[in-house]
Amino acid sequence: MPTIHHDGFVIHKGRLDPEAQAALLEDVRLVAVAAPFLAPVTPWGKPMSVRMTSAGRVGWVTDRRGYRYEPRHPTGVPWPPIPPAVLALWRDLASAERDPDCCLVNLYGARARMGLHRDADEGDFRWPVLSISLGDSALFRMGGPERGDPTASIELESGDVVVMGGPARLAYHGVDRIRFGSSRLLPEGGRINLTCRVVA
Ligand SMILES: O=C(O)CCC(=O)C(=O)O
Repeated sequence: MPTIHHDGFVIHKGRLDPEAQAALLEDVRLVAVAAPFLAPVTPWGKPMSVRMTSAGRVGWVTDRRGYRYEPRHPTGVPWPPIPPAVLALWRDLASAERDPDCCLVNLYGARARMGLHRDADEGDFRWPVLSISLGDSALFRMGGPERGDPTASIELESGDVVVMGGPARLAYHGVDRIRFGSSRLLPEGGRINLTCRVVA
């Protein structure tokens, strides 16, 4: 499978085979048992269309109090550990030196999307962001360091892994839409994205 390069975005097409995708989906299911998916709202009170949870030392949350990392799920339980298969991918493709602190799990239903944004709530931008796609395909938009920079889009399929390092570490990106029902990995349809970051 090809590796696609675009301004610091490295897209490893088909990095996870169907068996690895199914195993990772089971890992995600266990994460969601320990730390149930949340329906997040932006600091301005707008509900986000994705549902979210996290694994790792800290989890990314958003509510009226702002975007931030928290050591516990809002129910008070610690976030579960990052699944070993995710850490193995991180060490292969992102960094063998430093493990991520957070693995954010995004769940996209039929109409979910994620607006153009930068991952900038971390205290240390020296490490790449690694992002794994499972389930339905997504139209992923890649931009530059400024919101108004030109963008390009690519379809991300189940098993694809994106690494955003160097010039792409603080580049704008987002998900315009998913192709609901394009994969049969999630029995009820939808897409899962795991985004790993070093936080501090
Ligand atoms: O779902 C994706 O592919 C991207 C997710 C993302 O950009 C994020 O969680 O910051």
